[in-house]
Amino acid sequence: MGNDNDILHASREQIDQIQLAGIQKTVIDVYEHIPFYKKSFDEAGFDPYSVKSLDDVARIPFVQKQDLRDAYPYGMLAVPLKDVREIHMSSGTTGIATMGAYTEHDIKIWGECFSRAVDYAHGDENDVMQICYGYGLFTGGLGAHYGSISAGCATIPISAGNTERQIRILREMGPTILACTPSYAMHIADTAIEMGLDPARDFNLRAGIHGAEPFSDNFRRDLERKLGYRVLDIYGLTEVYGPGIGISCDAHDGMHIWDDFVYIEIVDPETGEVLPDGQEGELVLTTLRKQGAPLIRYRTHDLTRIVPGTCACGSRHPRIATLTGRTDDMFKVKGCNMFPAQVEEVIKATDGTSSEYQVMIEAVDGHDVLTVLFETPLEGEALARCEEELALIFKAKLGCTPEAKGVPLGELPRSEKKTKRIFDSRY
Ligand code: DLL
Repeated sequence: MGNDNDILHASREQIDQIQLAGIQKTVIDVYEHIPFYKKSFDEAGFDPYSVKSLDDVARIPFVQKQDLRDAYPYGMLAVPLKDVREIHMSSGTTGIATMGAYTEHDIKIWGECFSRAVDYAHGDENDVMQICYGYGLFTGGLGAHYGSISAGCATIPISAGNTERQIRILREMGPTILACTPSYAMHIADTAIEMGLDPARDFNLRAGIHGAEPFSDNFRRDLERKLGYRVLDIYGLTEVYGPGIGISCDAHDGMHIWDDFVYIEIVDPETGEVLPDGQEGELVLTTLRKQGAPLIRYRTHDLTRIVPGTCACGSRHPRIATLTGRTDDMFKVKGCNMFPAQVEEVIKATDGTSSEYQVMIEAVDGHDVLTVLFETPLEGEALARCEEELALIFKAKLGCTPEAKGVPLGELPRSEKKTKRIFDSRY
């Protein structure tokens, strides 16, 4: 099959064969090379040499994010370190690093994944792609980079930040594709408008490849209107290559997943039971060709469903619906992953705060607004200084600046059960 064009048009039976072969090889590979899998399979009584059909996949034990953390840094490598060419980590990693390790072959496949996404954006060698996903360990930058190169686009690896410079390049070099988080695309658009520009007219953009965080249909339409281009939603995670294992299409009805590279399942988050197409649950991923750090039945914590039926765009690749949330308490703002424990650390590191807090994330006029409410005995100027300090520490530790707001002691609600402290109204 080899030829990408063949894969894109392969029959269900051919894809089943590719998936089965990928799973059979990968389970043996990880069992023989990664002690974690040997122990996990043995304890579950799962014989990696016994996989005869895709129905057998449901017998394989899951891998949890904590397993990866326990194995940090190199415990999940299936190859010797000398064969690893690149290492990435998830964004906002203070103390909670999740690593991605890639061989030369993995980097090639990763580029191919993202390049298919470029194809869905109708991009090719006639396009110029401005990449303002961060490059520094975050997988966004280099994933888009390899995809852009592999699709034959002229690539501008500007990385994130320095918005006025981004805007200058957008005007002077006329890139046709913008690759960055949706919130940064909106920030670029609004900054350009504040500068007196009309980005839909003054830029030359045709398509935006935006992902790494959730955004609504309204947000997408707003972006499309401001920047005068089409927006596609791209999915991925550090543990499984990075950006580009799937992308939406012109139909905007879910994200197509490259099922010859990853095997997808939706499971009940409580029981782990595999759910039928159309039913919402937790996305579980198995890599079919990854060498560096392959993953078997990885619990992503992302909540979605498989969209039944064939897409209006005609692609045969299965779709997952826009993510509706997560099963764990991780939240993501402006491309930065955060956990409540990290917010607690920030509160603790700020003088004048007590331990109670609340985090509110809202979409206001198309922008993610992050507010941290914390209890404090301070008032007046001392309170203002404390709020400023908390925002600075938050930015330094977690990568983005919140609105910090001190409230009197005892004001925030407590509960006898687990108190809910993160309120995300964007989903
Ligand atoms: O965010 C990889 C990426 C980079 C994807 C650029 C797309 C574009 P992590 O930092 O490891 O990797 O975060 C992965 O981000 O499990 C989801 O919860 C969330 N996420 C990723 N893409 C989307 C999306 C990158 N399109 C975690 N919509 C995932 C909603 C997304 N959430």
